[in-house]
Amino acid sequence: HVADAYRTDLMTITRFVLNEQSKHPESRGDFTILLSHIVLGCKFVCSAVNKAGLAKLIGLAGETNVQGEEQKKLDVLSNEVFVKALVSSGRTCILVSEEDEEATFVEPSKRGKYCVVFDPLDGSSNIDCGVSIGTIFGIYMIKDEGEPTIEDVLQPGKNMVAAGYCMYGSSCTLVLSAGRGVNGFTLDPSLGEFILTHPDIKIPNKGKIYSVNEGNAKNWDSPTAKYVEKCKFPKDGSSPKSLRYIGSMVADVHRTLLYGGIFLYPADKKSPNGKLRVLYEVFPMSFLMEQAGGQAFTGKQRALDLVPKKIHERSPIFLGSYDDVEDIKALYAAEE
Ligand code: AHM
Ligand code: MG
Repeated sequence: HVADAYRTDLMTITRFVLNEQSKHPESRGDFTILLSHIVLGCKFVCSAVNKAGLAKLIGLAGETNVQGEEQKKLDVLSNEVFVKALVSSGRTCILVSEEDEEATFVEPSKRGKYCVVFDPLDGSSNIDCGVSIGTIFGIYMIKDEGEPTIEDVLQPGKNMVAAGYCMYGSSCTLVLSAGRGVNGFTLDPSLGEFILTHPDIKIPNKGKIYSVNEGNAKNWDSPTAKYVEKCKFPKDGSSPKSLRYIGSMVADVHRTLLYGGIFLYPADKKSPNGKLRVLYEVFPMSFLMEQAGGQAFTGKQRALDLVPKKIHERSPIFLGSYDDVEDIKALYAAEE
């Protein structure tokens, strides 16, 4: 049992990644250093989120709550922390954040070979009521030695070298894949360390839960409508699926990963490309799903094959258990 095995022999995320890297003699520890800066950002956001309800009273980290002075919004603050941590790691060259219109090109003296795409605090509509929110990130390697260009981040998701998310929920959980399976770590607040609690996560092949904003149903395309109808009124004798929808992608995807099932943010008549962003929402989650044995589909193709043209591009997404995603793929194929 994991808990027993690691009770005295703590497998921290740093130790875990160092172990992985040591299998690659060419590795110089750059990835480990980059990751430790991402982890720092996550710990900061976790602590800020935990204090969010008290923010008006005590102020958030580093901010004095001078009367009349506006507190920095949690998502703005989180973004600043991530950008500064990533730049100071000395291992990044381009950053794309949901919070910033333009990509950040790191100055030459601090440049490294990684490009990081991230949503520092996703699910912001859930902040004020204390519901789970999260950080999502994906990591690319710069294409060649030359001057970094925006093309370096406009690569298909399958080129990512790593992806993950951190969920600020009842506990703080970081889920990571560097392309060799998926592992989950839980923050031990007394140690300030992420400890391996969910080794080698595999998503069940089929699940009993579907997760979608059904309030958009009036505008759905027909495969999505048919699929959800099938979840509720299955015709093959199976039981109907349960609906769970938090409205925080990290929390909805985390549950899908652990329990199985499907998460959908489809296209609709009002938003023909859905809502979620390709680079720092769709790709990292699709990467994790595939690494855990599931699938991710856009309604047209394998999500990780998509080649984004713009950094804030959106795409419909259906991801989760292998067999459940097969069903939606079949409905789209039947339309053609
Ligand atoms: P945000 O980046 O503005 O927080 O929006 C992203 C969030 C996702 O976490 C979630 O899956 C989705 O928006 C929910 O959208 P909706 O409220 O349309 O169901
Ligand atoms: Mg977002």
